Amino acid sequence: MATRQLTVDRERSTERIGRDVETLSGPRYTSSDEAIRRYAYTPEYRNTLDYFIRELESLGFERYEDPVGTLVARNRPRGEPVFGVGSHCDSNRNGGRYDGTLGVVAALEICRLNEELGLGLPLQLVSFLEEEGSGFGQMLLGSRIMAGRVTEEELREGFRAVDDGRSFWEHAEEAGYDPGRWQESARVLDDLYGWIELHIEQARVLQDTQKRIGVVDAIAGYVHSDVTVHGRSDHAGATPMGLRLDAGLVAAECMLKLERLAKAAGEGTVGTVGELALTPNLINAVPGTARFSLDVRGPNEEAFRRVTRNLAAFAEEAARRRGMTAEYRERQALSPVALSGGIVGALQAAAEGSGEPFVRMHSGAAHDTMSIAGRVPSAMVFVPCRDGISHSPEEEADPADAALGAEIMLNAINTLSAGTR
Ligand code: HGY
Ligand code: MN
Ligand code: MN
Repeated sequence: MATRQLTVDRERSTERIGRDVETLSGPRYTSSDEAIRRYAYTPEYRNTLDYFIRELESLGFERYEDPVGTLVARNRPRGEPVFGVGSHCDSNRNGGRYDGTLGVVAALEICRLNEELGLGLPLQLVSFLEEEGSGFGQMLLGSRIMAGRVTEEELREGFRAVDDGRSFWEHAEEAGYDPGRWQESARVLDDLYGWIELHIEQARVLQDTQKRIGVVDAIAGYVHSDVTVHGRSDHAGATPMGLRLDAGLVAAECMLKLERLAKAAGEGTVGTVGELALTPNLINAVPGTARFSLDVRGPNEEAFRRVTRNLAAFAEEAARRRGMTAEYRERQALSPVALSGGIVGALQAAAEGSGEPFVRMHSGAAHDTMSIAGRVPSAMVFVPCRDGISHSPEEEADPADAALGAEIMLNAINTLSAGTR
């Protein structure tokens, strides 16, 4: 039997969502004057979690943090089936107000609406630790821990803080968590019969096609890795060009090669060198070492892994030709994810019921939903962001679109929860 279409007071939801985002853009919630910058185990991140905790506790939710700091809040006792909503509220180091945070705020708004409308939906809100990887260089870290896609050795030793080089384990303990119980994080997913994450699109398909909502049915996979080129640091003035082992030149050749490989691969494959570190990084010294990151993604795993393999081989050869060496090291990789047809179908029906323009689409950006979709039927909802700008303080989105997204998610969850109340 079709459940009735719920309509919410979108004005009120828009106002509350706008207020939440505005508050979380204030100085207590970011360590940067120019951008939103907050990540695991920092005071600004703690303040952000505490903001959501106060709001959720005022709704009567029971909340806890998993052994490493992912926030979980539920309106049913543990062990009872619940539907999951949420995203992440940490940010890119040069972040905007909306990436991740808008999804947690929309999830909070769904929790409010559920109470106000007396729907009695069983809900669990999750805000994942370290989605951006700003603290330890490891994207989707909290949800990968929850999915068991890390090793204890990586948590104890391999994953090091960008700021001080100390281990994830040390930082988690210092922040009062119990990383020794990291495998218990998986239990957060035990009671979930579905999951939906709202997120800004971070591209411009919705804007260019005048749609307000994207119903996301697949997420591109990625490989994150580093190449380190070993040359020799020399005097920039006294060293003839023919005697140099300039590691920076090999990095430069690789960056252009990556562009050619990604373009040639097609099928939506993309490649980016986002980090480049020259040592000693001085105006009057030939770079002896160059370390650069690789972010290679796409919906076709064979295509983006081939690009990565070919770039690694090219780097070694380009270095050898110049009398240097280069080493390639993978940080992490996730396969592309097809999302749940049942959840996508319920979202599509709810979007149709809203009467607002929407489109089915894939995500080129990575999201925590990738980590949990293997265990919980999952899907995502996108809202537009201006000109697709993200990972930038210029990021802009409209709380009214998020209010519409919350209404659509509420309808989908209501349909998917028939028989649970
Ligand atoms: O980079 C990503 O895909 C995500 O925004 N962290
Ligand atoms: Mn995000
Ligand atoms: Mn992001």
